[in-house]
Amino acid sequence: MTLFPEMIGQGMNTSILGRAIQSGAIELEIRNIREYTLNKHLKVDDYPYGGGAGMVMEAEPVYRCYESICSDAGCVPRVVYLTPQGRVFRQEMVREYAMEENIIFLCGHYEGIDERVLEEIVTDYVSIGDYVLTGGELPAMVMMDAIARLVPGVLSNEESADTESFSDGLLEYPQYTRPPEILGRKVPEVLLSGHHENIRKWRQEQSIQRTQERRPDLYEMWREEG
Ligand code: 6GU
Repeated sequence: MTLFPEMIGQGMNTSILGRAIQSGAIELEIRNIREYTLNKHLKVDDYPYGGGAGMVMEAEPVYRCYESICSDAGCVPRVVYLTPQGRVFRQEMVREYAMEENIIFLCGHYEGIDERVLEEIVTDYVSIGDYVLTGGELPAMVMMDAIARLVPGVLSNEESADTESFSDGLLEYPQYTRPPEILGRKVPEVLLSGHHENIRKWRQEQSIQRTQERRPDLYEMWREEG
């Protein structure tokens, strides 16, 4: 649910996600909240009660859009409202959302949405990090990307999702391709050895070392989980 459907359409119809939509592995339906207004000027926002800067999105078109989606879907999906006031999005949440059949992403703009419709329909408040964006569209696309890649049929075997960063709580090990030497730097010897057990161990050590250096917060969590 968005006031900027072209933004979502452009962002989601390319690359891996575009292919996944084409193949039917995932479905994306973009609803323009403006199409659910009842006034002839298609107005979707108004001044905030109590005064202050900016405009607030009205409850009515948001609620009518939501009702239309539920009616068409024949179910009552979770509604994720993208807001910096939400729970910060993490890979554990990605895994949980990937099990849902349907999810509605509600994208706000301006100074936000009338609280009453949020109380009525929102099940999950989610932020993508501690910084402020102009609207919920980019965060919704970030979430859809992260979730879709865990849906069966979205990634090919080569793109597969199980040996990368965060799958076991560590960052990914470094990668190399040909040539064996460039910029005065050689590919680590072990990767050329063909010794699969040594390669596996080296990569595991690199993951641990890299996580400790670059993300001490994740490293502590990994250590605590054993
Ligand atoms: Cl979900 N929305 C907005 N507007 N800003 C954000 C955000 C969401 N997450 C981080 N910053």
